[in-house]
Amino acid sequence: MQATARANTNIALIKYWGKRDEDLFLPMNSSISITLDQFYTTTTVQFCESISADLFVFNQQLANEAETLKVTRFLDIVRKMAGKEWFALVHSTNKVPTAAGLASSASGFAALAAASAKAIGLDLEEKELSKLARQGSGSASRSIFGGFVEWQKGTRTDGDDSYAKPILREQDWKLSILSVIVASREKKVSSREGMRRTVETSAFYSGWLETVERDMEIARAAINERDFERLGEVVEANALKMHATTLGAKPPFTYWQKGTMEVMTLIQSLRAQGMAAYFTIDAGPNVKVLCLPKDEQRVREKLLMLSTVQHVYTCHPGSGISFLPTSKNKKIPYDLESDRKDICYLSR
Ligand code: FM0
Repeated sequence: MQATARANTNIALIKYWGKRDEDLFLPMNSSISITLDQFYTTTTVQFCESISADLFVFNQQLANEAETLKVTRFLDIVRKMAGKEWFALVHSTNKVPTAAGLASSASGFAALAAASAKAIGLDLEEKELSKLARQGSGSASRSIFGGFVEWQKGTRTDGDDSYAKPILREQDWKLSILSVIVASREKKVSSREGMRRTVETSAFYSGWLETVERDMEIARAAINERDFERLGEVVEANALKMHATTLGAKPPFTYWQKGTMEVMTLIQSLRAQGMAAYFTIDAGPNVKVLCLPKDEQRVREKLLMLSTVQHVYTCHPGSGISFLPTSKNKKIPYDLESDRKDICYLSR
């Protein structure tokens, strides 16, 4: 009744931007990502008949009500699939530097999906795990797999054909992904809110939808042919298009800050000097730079010369989910057990 799983985070090359069904996390468009090797979440789920509510311990601390509710909502899906009503103790640890600004919802829900399904006795193949993880966070559907991954949007209303599948394994094309952390103020618009506002109000959203399928085809072909420049060009253009939609929203917004613009300008000027490097940006100010391993040190040095750049983490394609032995100290800690009656929000 317990299992531990680990999932790496991923970065989108062709972005998931907009939902056609918010409850089932069904996307308006398909997307492509690379699973990274550096940042991951490890989660242990233990279903217990002796507890009367879910307990969620995140990075060694009891999570707050909102975070616990997200886990409970997700576990409700798993409980329904298994026909069980047990509550669970969930221990999650993020190995994502706090300053990294990398979305941890992808690795978080992929690890939770894998660990909870196994712990409750569901024997799910990866495709099913991907569909399950998707219902926690869309991008989590892609973190089930390693390497280069495609999430096909599907057309069904029940989401049964909306899941990720691998394009190329991590060992089959070693690219470098530099995760560039820039000085920034706090993020104001979450990716969830940003995509919702854009779908509902942006005059440019239809342009996004008209061209994203073509971007998918180009990226898929470039990955299969290991054509780095072709991939880089479509990745950068796709990110710019996604961010253009936010400027047409009501009210308009942008994720870009001063450091974001400086990194973009630097990468474009390096390219003008003959270096193959391309950027992409998710729903925040930080930038990810794609280059070939032979250039990663030089690109890194150039990035670190910008005063707005705080850190550069060097990543490569990483693996999909893995299951680990559950360590003994993941039992319900005594203090949580005894304090449980005082934590009113945990009771249902
Ligand atoms: O990852 O509302 O998965 O394809 O990172 O939880 O389904 O956090 F740039 C934006 C990720 C969106 C692109 O959204 O949203 C991508 C983004 P949820 P996510």
